[in-house]
Amino acid sequence: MNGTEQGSYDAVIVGAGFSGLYMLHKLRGLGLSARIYEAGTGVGGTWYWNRYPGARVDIESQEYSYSFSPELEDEWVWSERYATQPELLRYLNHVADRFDLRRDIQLETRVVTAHFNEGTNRWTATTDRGETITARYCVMATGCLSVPNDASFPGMETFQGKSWHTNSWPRDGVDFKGQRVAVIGTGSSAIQSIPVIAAEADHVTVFQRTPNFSIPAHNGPVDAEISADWKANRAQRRKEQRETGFGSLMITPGETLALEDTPESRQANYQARWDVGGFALLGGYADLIVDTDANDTAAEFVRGKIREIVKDPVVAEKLAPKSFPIGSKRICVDTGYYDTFNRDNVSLVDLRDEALEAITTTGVRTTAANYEADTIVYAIGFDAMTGALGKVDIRGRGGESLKAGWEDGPRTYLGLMVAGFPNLFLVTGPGSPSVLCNMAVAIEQHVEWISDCIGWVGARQMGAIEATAAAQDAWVEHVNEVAEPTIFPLANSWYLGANVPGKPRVFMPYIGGFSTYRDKCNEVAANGYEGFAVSSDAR
Ligand code: N01
Repeated sequence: MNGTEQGSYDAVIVGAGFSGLYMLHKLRGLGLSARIYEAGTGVGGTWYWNRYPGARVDIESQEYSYSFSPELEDEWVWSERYATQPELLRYLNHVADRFDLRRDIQLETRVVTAHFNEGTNRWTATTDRGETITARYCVMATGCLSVPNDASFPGMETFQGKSWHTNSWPRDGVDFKGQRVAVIGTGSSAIQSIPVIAAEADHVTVFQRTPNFSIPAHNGPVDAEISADWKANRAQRRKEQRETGFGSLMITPGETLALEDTPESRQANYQARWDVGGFALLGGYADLIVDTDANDTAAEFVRGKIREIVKDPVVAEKLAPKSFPIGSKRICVDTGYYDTFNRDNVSLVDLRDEALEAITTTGVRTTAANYEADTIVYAIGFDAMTGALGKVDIRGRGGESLKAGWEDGPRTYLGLMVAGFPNLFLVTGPGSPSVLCNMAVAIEQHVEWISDCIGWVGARQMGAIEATAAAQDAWVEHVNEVAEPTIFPLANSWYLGANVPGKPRVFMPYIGGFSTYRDKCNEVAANGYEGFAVSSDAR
């Protein structure tokens, strides 16, 4: 099964982030040859590209890390409760070195096509450097949030200052001293970066189209008690983490119902969770993600906090989200976001009152005014979940295009494979918990399932494995069925592709819960890869 001549491998892996690095390590463990192709000049994926000021993870550091190597866990010490982007990038570089991965990683190379050859049961990939690679397996480790949303504001090209997209930030950073800065967008990237930019710049004007719910991180050094507990009970904590719905011990769902609690007790519950910070609040009651009235009690609690923190009541009201349930868009986790609007050098422009018309040579023009700026920061998000897959011309049986087949929304079996695309694996693909889970946990589970599957196929001298259309149809139906009664379809979120003009409105991740999903994947494998067809021709 080994094919080691130049350009020919057992597996080609696209992307050198959390997913690709571990995938390479696992496939090597099976004795297979594999090579990663990565567009960046370094490893790290999300943490390579997103270098904007204030970038940090929103899951506690010890939980947002690999669990597959106890030695790695022993030797790596996280310094902050929520690790910063530089620390996460150091960690992923350490992983690449520690497991000797770099010799099979080709940087500054973008895979542009991947076509399945039915005659040989192999994939042929081509790169933007003109190389051609063949491999039996193709693993798309391309990330869920890796393709920037298209920033096509009229007049953008005429702006005479500097402009940056948060998710392709310059490696040497940006000096904001003395600058008037316009920030467009108020999602997680903006909410993390605005307080840091405001501390340095002369003036920051924030252009907000939709306000977001944000909860304080209460970041600081890693809590010594938590650290000691993880050291002493790591295997148990990791097991518990995998048994949760979101792959994290931070979100422990309450068992009682919000509307059955008294207002005083509810307030105390929300306050306690606000004091913990981050996603804890969303676990407050069992009904917060299925009952909009229950959800509104949590939303109102956060709106109350915004009104308490922001001194100008008009600004506070503009910052208070009212058009979608809390949690139906990913909650932001911040350090001093709302308080930043109390600074003299920060102002808020509400694009619901005055629409953004154009970028001018000197700033941003709305229907009401011209706002002068020396620097514009676009914090406008991503073409999530399907964007990176759509960037590669992927063709399966009969030359069918993945992108064309997904015109009405992505269709997968378990978010792992696609009918008609044999031996093509997606790490955290649409239809899996992915972005609704601690990504580190979701990625490990997928990589391990994929390598087990490849090992199983190889051990039987099989040529190809692929999802059956029937299993895929049933899974897509189930993914929709579990999302439908929740709050998630009620927001114009990137989970639904609603942030990208023209993208079909389909809820892409699986909301049935990580542990349930993991059990399902294990059961499928234990039943001889139920729902998959295997060709016995090893060629
Ligand atoms: O992107 P977003 P993000 N004119 O899509 C606005 C992860 N992440 O990069 O809501 C004006 O959330 C848009 O407005 P609206 C995390 O999963 C994690 O901030 O569409 N505004 C919105 O305000 C997160 O959810 C961390 O009306 C426009 C903003 O731009 C995900 O990445 C940190 C516009 C985009 O917000 C995405 O976050 C950062 C237009 N034409 C990111 N187009 C952690 O904490 C868009 N907007 C780990």
